[in-house]
Amino acid sequence: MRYAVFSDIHANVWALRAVLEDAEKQGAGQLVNLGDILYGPLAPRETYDLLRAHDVITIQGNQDRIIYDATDESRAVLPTLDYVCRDLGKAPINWLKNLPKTEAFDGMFLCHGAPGSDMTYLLEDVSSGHAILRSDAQITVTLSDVLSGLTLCGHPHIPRHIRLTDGREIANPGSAGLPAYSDDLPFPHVMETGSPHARYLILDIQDGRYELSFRTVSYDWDTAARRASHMGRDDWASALRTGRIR
Ligand SMILES: [Mn+2]
Repeated sequence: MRYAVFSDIHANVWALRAVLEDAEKQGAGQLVNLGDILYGPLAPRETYDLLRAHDVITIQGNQDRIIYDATDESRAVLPTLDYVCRDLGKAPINWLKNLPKTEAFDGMFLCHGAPGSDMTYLLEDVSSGHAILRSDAQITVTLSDVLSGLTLCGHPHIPRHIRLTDGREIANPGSAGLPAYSDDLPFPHVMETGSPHARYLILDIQDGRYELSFRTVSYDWDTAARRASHMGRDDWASALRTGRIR
């Protein structure tokens, strides 16, 4: 089976469309989505409609949770959250709420952040303000309850493929829809891929071995950035055009 694995679409329907087209060209037979799907000042409802038109194994992420947990109070202080909720309507929000937080199949384990937390960076230490790869021992402890040979995670938007000394592997496809961002938690930090391309990965499993090909896909990022600016989010527009935080 050839899988196409993507994550962190963040309502970027233009990037998702390009990823789906590329995955089809690559002959992917099953799509896998690792969460943070519909939150962003872009096109939440169109992203939902496009995704639902495909057969996708999907888990939810932390920024999906803030959509279905939104209150009048949180929507009042976060205009982007308010826009996302209005654009989506009830059924898509209910769909998000019912998505699993983890999944396991074909010898693989899926989580958005880390096994017990959609907010934890499994592979990255950000206490310095930038993403530093965690130690083999630290990752091994975090994955102590996971028996799968391959763990697939999203969340930091940084593509990676790690092999632990015990032979287990971890892969993050990077972000389909948002190549850079900054966040204040758990420490103020920036994540930057340095290019505007959509990222995902092609995964083949053969004789118990994992063969990964990371894909870097061009798409119409100017249109996505214009939408972000139109929504009052020049920070997103800049990140979408450059893959950097200025
Ligand atoms: Mn994300």
